[in-house]
Amino acid sequence: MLNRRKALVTGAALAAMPRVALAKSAPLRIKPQAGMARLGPPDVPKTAIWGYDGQVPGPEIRVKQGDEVRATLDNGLKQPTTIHWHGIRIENAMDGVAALTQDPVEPGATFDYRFTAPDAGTFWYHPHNRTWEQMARGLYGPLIIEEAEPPAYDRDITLMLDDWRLGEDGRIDEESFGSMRDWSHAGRLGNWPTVNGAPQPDYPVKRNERLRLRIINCANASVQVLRLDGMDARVVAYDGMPVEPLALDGTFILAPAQRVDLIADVTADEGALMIAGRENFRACGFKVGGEARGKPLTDPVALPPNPLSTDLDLKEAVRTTLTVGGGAMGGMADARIGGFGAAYRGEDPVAGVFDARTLAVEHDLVWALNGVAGMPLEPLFKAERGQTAVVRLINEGRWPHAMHFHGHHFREVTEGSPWRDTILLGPRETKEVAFIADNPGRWMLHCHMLEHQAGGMGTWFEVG
Ligand SMILES: [Cu+2]
Repeated sequence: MLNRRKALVTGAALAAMPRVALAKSAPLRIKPQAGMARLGPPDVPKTAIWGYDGQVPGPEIRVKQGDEVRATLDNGLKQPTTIHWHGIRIENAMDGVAALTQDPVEPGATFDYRFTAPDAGTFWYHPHNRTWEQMARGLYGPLIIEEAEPPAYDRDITLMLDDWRLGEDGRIDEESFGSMRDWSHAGRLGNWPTVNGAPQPDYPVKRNERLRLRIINCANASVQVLRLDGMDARVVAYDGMPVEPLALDGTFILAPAQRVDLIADVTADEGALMIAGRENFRACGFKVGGEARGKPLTDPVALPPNPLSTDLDLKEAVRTTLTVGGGAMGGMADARIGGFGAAYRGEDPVAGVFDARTLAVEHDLVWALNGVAGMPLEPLFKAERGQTAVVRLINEGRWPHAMHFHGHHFREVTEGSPWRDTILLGPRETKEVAFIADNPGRWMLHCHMLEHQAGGMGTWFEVG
Protein backbone atom coordinates (compact mmCIF):
# COMPACT_ATOMS: atom_id res chain seq x y z
CA MET A 1 0.00 0.00 0.00
CA LEU A 2 1.14 3.52 -0.68
CA ASN A 3 1.83 5.46 2.45
CA ARG A 4 0.33 8.87 2.92
CA ARG A 5 3.57 10.05 4.48
CA LYS A 6 5.17 9.70 1.09
CA ALA A 7 2.93 12.53 -0.04
CA LEU A 8 4.15 14.87 2.65
CA VAL A 9 7.39 15.41 0.76
CA THR A 10 6.04 15.28 -2.78
CA GLY A 11 6.20 18.41 -4.86
CA ALA A 12 3.26 18.98 -7.12
CA ALA A 13 2.67 20.59 -10.48
CA LEU A 14 0.34 23.51 -11.01
CA ALA A 15 -3.07 22.17 -11.76
CA ALA A 16 -5.82 23.15 -14.10
CA MET A 17 -9.34 21.74 -14.31
CA PRO A 18 -10.76 20.47 -17.56
CA ARG A 19 -13.71 22.65 -18.45
CA VAL A 20 -16.70 22.15 -20.64
CA ALA A 21 -18.61 25.05 -22.05
CA LEU A 22 -22.08 23.70 -22.56
CA ALA A 23 -23.51 24.59 -25.92
CA LYS A 24 -27.24 25.05 -25.58
CA SER A 25 -28.01 23.63 -29.01
CA ALA A 26 -26.12 20.33 -28.87
CA PRO A 27 -26.45 17.76 -26.10
CA LEU A 28 -23.32 16.96 -24.20
CA ARG A 29 -21.95 13.44 -24.65
CA ILE A 30 -20.49 11.84 -21.55
CA LYS A 31 -18.69 8.56 -21.89
CA PRO A 32 -17.71 6.63 -18.80
CA GLN A 33 -14.73 4.52 -19.84
CA ALA A 34 -11.35 3.23 -18.80
CA GLY A 35 -8.48 5.71 -18.65
CA MET A 36 -5.15 6.45 -17.00
CA ALA A 37 -4.47 9.06 -14.35
CA ARG A 38 -1.43 10.23 -12.44
CA LEU A 39 -2.79 9.88 -8.94
CA GLY A 40 0.33 8.92 -7.06
CA PRO A 41 3.77 10.51 -6.61
CA PRO A 42 6.04 10.88 -9.71
CA ASP A 43 7.97 7.65 -9.04
CA VAL A 44 4.79 5.56 -9.05
CA PRO A 45 3.24 4.44 -12.37
CA LYS A 46 -0.01 5.94 -13.58
CA THR A 47 -3.22 4.35 -12.32
CA ALA A 48 -5.80 2.58 -14.50
CA ILE A 49 -9.08 4.27 -13.60
CA TRP A 50 -12.65 4.49 -14.85
CA GLY A 51 -13.60 8.07 -15.57
CA TYR A 52 -16.13 10.17 -17.45
CA ASP A 53 -14.47 10.66 -20.84
CA GLY A 54 -11.67 8.56 -19.35
CA GLN A 55 -10.54 11.27 -16.94
CA VAL A 56 -10.88 11.93 -13.23
CA PRO A 57 -12.65 14.08 -12.31
CA GLY A 58 -14.95 13.99 -15.31
CA PRO A 59 -15.42 17.20 -17.29
CA GLU A 60 -16.85 20.10 -15.34
CA ILE A 61 -20.39 20.79 -16.51
CA ARG A 62 -21.26 24.43 -16.04
CA VAL A 63 -24.58 26.08 -16.85
CA LYS A 64 -26.56 29.09 -15.76
CA GLN A 65 -29.37 28.65 -13.25
CA GLY A 66 -32.58 27.81 -15.11
CA ASP A 67 -30.76 26.56 -18.23
CA GLU A 68 -31.52 23.13 -19.58
CA VAL A 69 -28.85 20.43 -19.31
CA ARG A 70 -28.94 17.81 -22.07
CA ALA A 71 -26.46 15.01 -21.68
CA THR A 72 -26.23 11.65 -23.40
CA LEU A 73 -24.66 8.92 -21.30
CA ASP A 74 -22.74 6.67 -23.69
CA ASN A 75 -21.70 3.66 -21.65
CA GLY A 76 -18.13 2.68 -22.50
CA LEU A 77 -17.78 0.48 -19.42
CA LYS A 78 -18.05 -3.30 -19.24
CA GLN A 79 -20.82 -3.08 -16.65
CA PRO A 80 -24.17 -1.27 -16.51
CA THR A 81 -24.19 2.26 -15.15
CA THR A 82 -26.32 5.41 -14.76
CA ILE A 83 -25.70 9.07 -13.93
CA HIS A 84 -27.16 10.62 -10.78
CA TRP A 85 -27.10 14.43 -10.65
CA HIS A 86 -26.40 14.78 -6.98
CA GLY A 87 -28.33 17.48 -5.14
CA ILE A 88 -30.29 18.70 -8.15
CA ARG A 89 -34.02 18.93 -7.37
CA ILE A 90 -34.63 17.15 -10.60
CA GLU A 91 -37.53 15.51 -12.38
CA ASN A 92 -37.80 11.98 -10.94
CA ALA A 93 -37.24 10.14 -14.25
CA MET A 94 -33.88 11.92 -14.65
CA ASP A 95 -32.55 11.12 -11.16
CA GLY A 96 -30.46 8.21 -12.42
CA VAL A 97 -31.12 5.64 -9.70
CA ALA A 98 -30.80 2.18 -11.25
CA ALA A 99 -33.94 0.05 -10.77
CA LEU A 100 -35.86 2.83 -8.95
CA THR A 101 -36.06 5.61 -11.56
CA GLN A 102 -34.57 3.96 -14.64
CA ASP A 103 -33.13 0.73 -15.99
CA PRO A 104 -29.36 0.54 -15.70
CA VAL A 105 -27.70 1.49 -18.99
CA GLU A 106 -26.02 -1.57 -20.49
CA PRO A 107 -22.47 -1.50 -21.92
CA GLY A 108 -22.55 0.13 -25.34
CA ALA A 109 -26.02 1.58 -24.76
CA THR A 110 -26.98 5.22 -24.27
CA PHE A 111 -29.42 7.20 -22.15
CA ASP A 112 -30.52 10.80 -22.68
CA TYR A 113 -30.71 12.98 -19.60
CA ARG A 114 -32.54 16.25 -19.85
CA PHE A 115 -33.30 18.55 -16.93
CA THR A 116 -33.44 22.12 -15.78
CA ALA A 117 -31.47 22.99 -12.68
CA PRO A 118 -33.67 25.09 -10.40
CA ASP A 119 -30.94 25.99 -7.91
CA ALA A 120 -27.59 27.69 -8.40
CA GLY A 121 -24.68 26.19 -6.54
CA THR A 122 -22.11 23.42 -6.32
CA PHE A 123 -23.38 19.99 -7.34
CA TRP A 124 -21.81 16.90 -8.86
CA TYR A 125 -22.59 13.81 -10.90
CA HIS A 126 -21.75 10.17 -10.35
CA PRO A 127 -23.11 6.68 -11.11
CA HIS A 128 -25.96 5.15 -9.12
CA ASN A 129 -25.35 1.51 -9.98
CA ARG A 130 -22.63 -0.46 -8.20
CA THR A 131 -21.69 2.99 -6.92
CA TRP A 132 -19.28 1.56 -4.35
CA GLU A 133 -17.09 0.18 -7.13
CA GLN A 134 -17.70 2.71 -9.91
CA MET A 135 -16.94 5.74 -7.73
CA ALA A 136 -13.93 4.09 -6.11
CA ARG A 137 -12.52 3.67 -9.63
CA GLY A 138 -12.93 7.36 -10.41
CA LEU A 139 -16.39 8.01 -11.84
CA TYR A 140 -17.48 11.47 -10.68
CA GLY A 141 -17.44 15.03 -11.99
CA PRO A 142 -18.49 18.54 -10.97
CA LEU A 143 -21.80 20.11 -11.96
CA ILE A 144 -21.72 23.85 -11.38
CA ILE A 145 -24.89 25.89 -11.67
CA GLU A 146 -24.04 29.59 -11.89
CA GLU A 147 -26.04 32.36 -10.25
CA ALA A 148 -27.37 35.06 -12.60
CA GLU A 149 -25.72 37.61 -10.33
CA PRO A 150 -22.99 36.07 -8.17
CA PRO A 151 -21.10 38.16 -5.63
CA ALA A 152 -17.78 39.62 -6.81
CA TYR A 153 -14.73 37.35 -6.74
CA ASP A 154 -11.61 36.96 -8.86
CA ARG A 155 -11.34 33.22 -9.27
CA ASP A 156 -13.65 30.25 -9.11
CA ILE A 157 -11.97 26.97 -8.12
CA THR A 158 -13.65 23.59 -7.82
CA LEU A 159 -11.88 21.10 -5.54
CA MET A 160 -12.99 17.46 -5.69
CA LEU A 161 -11.52 15.54 -2.78
CA ASP A 162 -11.04 11.80 -3.02
CA ASP A 163 -9.40 9.08 -1.06
CA TRP A 164 -8.05 6.11 -3.05
CA ARG A 165 -6.84 2.71 -2.04
CA LEU A 166 -3.66 2.26 -4.09
CA GLY A 167 -0.82 -0.23 -4.06
CA GLU A 168 2.89 0.62 -4.35
CA ASP A 169 2.58 -0.04 -8.08
CA GLY A 170 -0.09 2.66 -8.37
CA ARG A 171 -2.87 0.16 -9.01
CA ILE A 172 -6.27 0.42 -7.41
CA ASP A 173 -6.61 -2.29 -4.78
CA GLU A 174 -9.29 -4.42 -6.43
CA GLU A 175 -9.05 -7.35 -4.08
CA SER A 176 -10.77 -5.44 -1.32
CA PHE A 177 -13.79 -4.57 -3.45
CA GLY A 178 -16.72 -6.21 -1.74
CA SER A 179 -14.83 -6.72 1.52
CA MET A 180 -17.44 -7.39 4.21
CA ARG A 181 -14.98 -5.98 6.71
CA ASP A 182 -15.17 -2.60 4.97
CA TRP A 183 -18.90 -2.89 4.48
CA SER A 184 -19.63 -3.60 8.14
CA HIS A 185 -17.15 -1.03 9.51
CA ALA A 186 -16.41 2.50 8.26
CA GLY A 187 -16.60 1.68 4.54
CA ARG A 188 -13.72 1.75 2.05
CA LEU A 189 -11.24 4.19 3.53
CA GLY A 190 -8.32 5.04 1.28
CA ASN A 191 -4.60 5.36 1.81
CA TRP A 192 -3.99 7.95 -0.88
CA PRO A 193 -5.76 11.35 -1.09
CA THR A 194 -6.15 13.43 -4.25
CA VAL A 195 -7.69 16.77 -5.15
CA ASN A 196 -9.07 16.94 -8.70
CA GLY A 197 -7.41 13.62 -9.43
CA ALA A 198 -3.91 14.85 -8.54
CA PRO A 199 -1.70 14.40 -5.49
CA GLN A 200 -1.44 17.71 -3.65
CA PRO A 201 -1.94 20.03 -6.61
CA ASP A 202 -1.04 23.72 -6.36
CA TYR A 203 -3.35 26.40 -7.74
CA PRO A 204 -1.83 29.73 -8.77
CA VAL A 205 -3.38 32.72 -6.96
CA LYS A 206 -2.37 36.29 -6.15
CA ARG A 207 -2.17 37.99 -2.82
CA ASN A 208 -5.38 39.85 -1.96
CA GLU A 209 -7.36 37.89 -4.52
CA ARG A 210 -10.85 36.79 -3.61
CA LEU A 211 -11.51 33.12 -4.39
CA ARG A 212 -14.69 31.15 -4.55
CA LEU A 213 -13.78 27.64 -3.44
CA ARG A 214 -16.26 24.86 -4.22
CA ILE A 215 -15.19 21.85 -2.16
CA ILE A 216 -16.78 18.47 -2.84
CA ASN A 217 -16.12 15.26 -0.90
CA CYS A 218 -16.11 12.48 -3.53
CA ALA A 219 -14.62 9.78 -1.30
CA ASN A 220 -16.53 6.51 -0.90
CA ALA A 221 -16.65 6.73 2.87
CA SER A 222 -14.08 9.11 4.38
CA VAL A 223 -15.29 12.01 6.48
CA GLN A 224 -12.88 14.84 5.67
CA VAL A 225 -11.71 17.20 8.39
CA LEU A 226 -10.28 20.28 6.68
CA ARG A 227 -8.63 23.57 7.48
CA LEU A 228 -7.54 26.52 5.35
CA ASP A 229 -4.33 28.35 6.14
CA GLY A 230 -3.30 31.68 4.65
CA MET A 231 -6.84 32.77 3.75
CA ASP A 232 -9.63 34.68 5.33
CA ALA A 233 -12.69 32.60 4.45
CA ARG A 234 -16.46 32.61 4.89
CA VAL A 235 -18.91 29.77 4.34
CA VAL A 236 -21.57 30.92 1.87
CA ALA A 237 -23.33 27.65 0.98
CA TYR A 238 -23.70 24.03 2.04
CA ASP A 239 -24.71 21.36 -0.47
CA GLY A 240 -25.61 24.05 -3.02
CA MET A 241 -27.90 26.03 -0.71
CA PRO A 242 -26.82 29.54 0.35
CA VAL A 243 -26.38 30.33 4.03
CA GLU A 244 -25.86 33.58 5.89
CA PRO A 245 -22.08 34.10 5.46
CA LEU A 246 -20.21 32.70 8.39
CA ALA A 247 -16.51 33.32 9.09
CA LEU A 248 -14.54 30.09 8.94
CA ASP A 249 -12.79 29.49 12.21
CA GLY A 250 -10.58 26.43 12.54
CA THR A 251 -11.57 23.12 11.00
CA PHE A 252 -14.64 22.24 8.98
CA ILE A 253 -16.08 18.82 8.21
CA LEU A 254 -17.29 17.35 4.95
CA ALA A 255 -19.03 13.99 5.06
CA PRO A 256 -19.07 11.92 1.84
CA ALA A 257 -21.10 13.74 -0.87
CA GLN A 258 -21.28 16.99 1.07
CA ARG A 259 -20.13 20.30 -0.43
CA VAL A 260 -19.21 23.67 0.93
CA ASP A 261 -18.81 26.96 -0.93
CA LEU A 262 -16.30 29.38 0.57
CA ILE A 263 -15.46 32.92 -0.36
CA ALA A 264 -11.85 33.30 0.67
CA ASP A 265 -9.44 36.25 0.53
CA VAL A 266 -5.79 35.33 0.05
CA THR A 267 -3.88 36.90 2.90
CA ALA A 268 -0.65 34.85 2.71
CA ASP A 269 2.44 36.27 1.02
CA GLU A 270 3.79 33.05 -0.43
CA GLY A 271 1.50 30.08 -0.15
CA ALA A 272 -1.86 29.16 1.23
CA LEU A 273 -2.91 25.61 1.98
CA MET A 274 -5.82 23.34 2.53
CA ILE A 275 -4.94 20.95 5.34
CA ALA A 276 -6.72 17.64 5.85
CA GLY A 277 -7.23 15.42 8.83
CA ARG A 278 -5.56 14.85 12.14
CA GLU A 279 -2.13 14.43 10.57
CA ASN A 280 -2.19 17.99 9.21
CA PHE A 281 -1.81 16.47 5.79
CA ARG A 282 -1.48 18.94 2.91
CA ALA A 283 -4.48 18.31 0.63
CA CYS A 284 -3.69 21.03 -1.90
CA GLY A 285 -1.86 24.33 -2.09
CA PHE A 286 -2.48 27.80 -3.45
CA LYS A 287 0.76 29.21 -4.79
CA VAL A 288 0.79 32.94 -4.27
CA GLY A 289 2.68 34.67 -7.07
CA GLY A 290 2.67 37.39 -9.69
CA GLU A 291 1.65 40.90 -8.92
CA ALA A 292 -0.64 41.22 -5.92
CA ARG A 293 -4.19 42.40 -6.43
CA GLY A 294 -3.97 46.10 -5.62
CA LYS A 295 -6.78 46.25 -3.13
CA PRO A 296 -8.71 43.40 -1.54
CA LEU A 297 -12.38 43.22 -2.49
CA THR A 298 -14.70 44.30 0.28
CA ASP A 299 -18.03 43.66 -1.48
CA PRO A 300 -20.70 41.59 0.29
CA VAL A 301 -20.17 37.84 -0.15
CA ALA A 302 -23.70 36.47 0.36
CA LEU A 303 -25.12 34.36 -2.46
CA PRO A 304 -28.62 35.12 -3.80
CA PRO A 305 -31.29 32.75 -2.42
CA ASN A 306 -32.50 29.69 -4.35
CA PRO A 307 -36.20 29.06 -5.08
CA LEU A 308 -36.54 26.40 -2.36
CA SER A 309 -39.79 26.09 -0.39
CA THR A 310 -38.74 26.60 3.21
CA ASP A 311 -42.05 27.18 4.97
CA LEU A 312 -42.28 23.95 6.98
CA ASP A 313 -45.67 22.98 8.34
CA LEU A 314 -44.71 20.73 11.23
CA LYS A 315 -48.30 20.36 12.45
CA GLU A 316 -49.60 18.70 9.29
CA ALA A 317 -46.40 16.80 8.59
CA VAL A 318 -46.08 13.12 7.74
CA ARG A 319 -43.75 11.75 10.42
CA THR A 320 -41.39 8.79 10.13
CA THR A 321 -38.68 7.27 12.24
CA LEU A 322 -35.67 5.71 10.57
CA THR A 323 -33.51 3.58 12.81
CA VAL A 324 -30.11 2.44 11.60
CA GLY A 325 -29.20 -1.04 12.79
CA GLY A 326 -26.31 -3.35 12.08
CA GLY A 327 -22.66 -2.91 11.33
CA ALA A 328 -19.78 -4.34 13.30
CA MET A 329 -20.46 -4.32 17.04
CA GLY A 330 -23.89 -2.91 16.23
CA GLY A 331 -25.76 -5.60 18.09
CA MET A 332 -28.35 -6.16 15.33
CA ALA A 333 -30.15 -9.40 16.18
CA ASP A 334 -32.01 -9.98 12.94
CA ALA A 335 -33.63 -8.33 9.94
CA ARG A 336 -35.82 -8.99 6.94
CA ILE A 337 -34.48 -8.68 3.40
CA GLY A 338 -35.90 -5.73 1.46
CA GLY A 339 -36.61 -7.59 -1.76
CA PHE A 340 -36.82 -4.60 -4.10
CA GLY A 341 -33.88 -5.75 -6.20
CA ALA A 342 -35.22 -9.28 -6.51
CA ALA A 343 -38.65 -8.04 -7.53
CA TYR A 344 -37.04 -5.73 -10.10
CA ARG A 345 -35.18 -8.69 -11.61
CA GLY A 346 -38.42 -10.67 -11.71
CA GLU A 347 -37.33 -13.03 -8.92
CA ASP A 348 -39.26 -13.94 -5.79
CA PRO A 349 -38.13 -11.75 -2.88
CA VAL A 350 -36.61 -13.76 -0.01
CA ALA A 351 -39.18 -13.92 2.79
CA GLY A 352 -38.52 -14.38 6.49
CA VAL A 353 -36.39 -12.96 9.25
CA PHE A 354 -32.68 -13.80 9.36
CA ASP A 355 -30.03 -13.49 12.00
CA ALA A 356 -27.18 -11.06 11.39
CA ARG A 357 -24.67 -13.79 10.56
CA THR A 358 -26.87 -15.42 7.90
CA LEU A 359 -27.59 -12.01 6.37
CA ALA A 360 -23.87 -11.25 6.14
CA VAL A 361 -22.61 -14.64 4.99
CA GLU A 362 -25.38 -15.59 2.57
CA HIS A 363 -26.66 -12.24 1.37
CA ASP A 364 -23.83 -9.68 1.81
CA LEU A 365 -26.17 -7.60 3.95
CA VAL A 366 -24.77 -6.05 7.13
CA TRP A 367 -27.01 -3.03 7.73
CA ALA A 368 -30.73 -2.55 8.19
CA LEU A 369 -33.07 0.42 8.24
CA ASN A 370 -36.08 -0.17 10.49
CA GLY A 371 -35.23 -3.87 10.54
CA VAL A 372 -35.09 -4.20 6.75
CA ALA A 373 -31.78 -4.89 5.01
CA GLY A 374 -31.71 -3.48 1.47
CA MET A 375 -34.36 -1.63 -0.53
CA PRO A 376 -37.86 -2.55 0.67
CA LEU A 377 -40.76 -3.32 -1.66
CA GLU A 378 -42.86 -0.60 -0.06
CA PRO A 379 -41.76 3.02 0.47
CA LEU A 380 -40.63 4.18 3.90
CA PHE A 381 -43.42 6.76 3.76
CA LYS A 382 -45.74 8.46 1.33
CA ALA A 383 -46.27 12.22 1.34
CA GLU A 384 -48.86 14.32 -0.40
CA ARG A 385 -47.30 16.72 -2.84
CA GLY A 386 -46.42 19.88 -0.89
CA GLN A 387 -46.76 18.20 2.49
CA THR A 388 -44.03 18.62 5.07
CA ALA A 389 -42.16 15.41 5.88
CA VAL A 390 -40.32 14.89 9.17
CA VAL A 391 -37.85 12.04 9.50
CA ARG A 392 -36.29 11.16 12.81
CA LEU A 393 -32.91 9.57 12.07
CA ILE A 394 -31.70 7.31 14.87
CA ASN A 395 -28.24 5.79 14.80
CA GLU A 396 -27.96 3.03 17.36
CA GLY A 397 -24.53 1.90 16.26
CA ARG A 398 -20.89 2.82 16.51
CA TRP A 399 -20.29 4.13 13.01
CA PRO A 400 -21.10 7.51 11.48
CA HIS A 401 -23.42 7.70 8.47
CA ALA A 402 -23.93 10.28 5.74
CA MET A 403 -27.67 10.19 5.06
CA HIS A 404 -28.65 11.48 1.61
CA PHE A 405 -32.20 12.28 0.48
CA HIS A 406 -32.85 12.47 -3.26
CA GLY A 407 -34.86 15.15 -5.03
CA HIS A 408 -35.16 17.42 -2.01
CA HIS A 409 -33.17 19.56 0.40
CA PHE A 410 -33.97 19.26 4.09
CA ARG A 411 -32.85 20.79 7.33
CA GLU A 412 -32.65 19.76 10.94
CA VAL A 413 -35.68 20.82 12.95
CA THR A 414 -33.65 23.22 15.03
CA GLU A 415 -33.59 26.95 14.51
CA GLY A 416 -31.03 28.18 12.00
CA SER A 417 -29.94 24.79 10.62
CA PRO A 418 -28.77 24.93 7.01
CA TRP A 419 -30.63 23.26 4.13
CA ARG A 420 -28.67 20.28 2.91
CA ASP A 421 -29.01 17.13 0.83
CA THR A 422 -26.66 15.00 2.95
CA ILE A 423 -26.31 14.97 6.72
CA LEU A 424 -23.71 13.38 8.97
CA LEU A 425 -25.23 11.23 11.68
CA GLY A 426 -22.67 10.43 14.35
CA PRO A 427 -22.43 7.24 16.43
CA ARG A 428 -25.38 6.89 18.83
CA GLU A 429 -26.80 10.14 17.53
CA THR A 430 -30.39 11.12 16.71
CA LYS A 431 -31.29 13.97 14.37
CA GLU A 432 -34.72 15.09 13.25
CA VAL A 433 -34.89 16.52 9.75
CA ALA A 434 -37.74 18.07 7.79
CA PHE A 435 -38.45 19.13 4.23
CA ILE A 436 -41.32 20.05 1.97
CA ALA A 437 -42.07 17.04 -0.20
CA ASP A 438 -42.89 19.05 -3.31
CA ASN A 439 -41.12 16.95 -5.94
CA PRO A 440 -43.32 14.08 -7.14
CA GLY A 441 -41.86 10.62 -7.63
CA ARG A 442 -40.06 7.76 -5.94
CA TRP A 443 -36.94 9.04 -4.23
CA MET A 444 -34.07 7.19 -2.71
CA LEU A 445 -32.85 7.81 0.84
CA HIS A 446 -29.57 6.11 1.70
CA CYS A 447 -26.23 6.28 3.37
CA HIS A 448 -23.62 7.89 1.11
CA MET A 449 -20.91 5.80 2.66
CA LEU A 450 -21.20 3.62 -0.38
CA GLU A 451 -20.29 0.31 1.25
CA HIS A 452 -23.02 0.92 3.82
CA GLN A 453 -25.51 1.55 1.05
CA ALA A 454 -24.43 -1.63 -0.75
CA GLY A 455 -24.58 -3.51 2.56
CA GLY A 456 -28.24 -2.68 3.13
CA MET A 457 -28.60 1.03 4.02
CA GLY A 458 -31.01 2.07 1.32
CA THR A 459 -34.72 2.83 1.29
CA TRP A 460 -37.09 5.10 -0.61
CA PHE A 461 -40.06 7.40 -0.15
CA GLU A 462 -42.85 8.46 -2.44
CA VAL A 463 -44.25 11.91 -3.11
CA GLY A 464 -47.72 11.87 -4.70
CU1 LIG B 1 -23.38 4.69 6.63
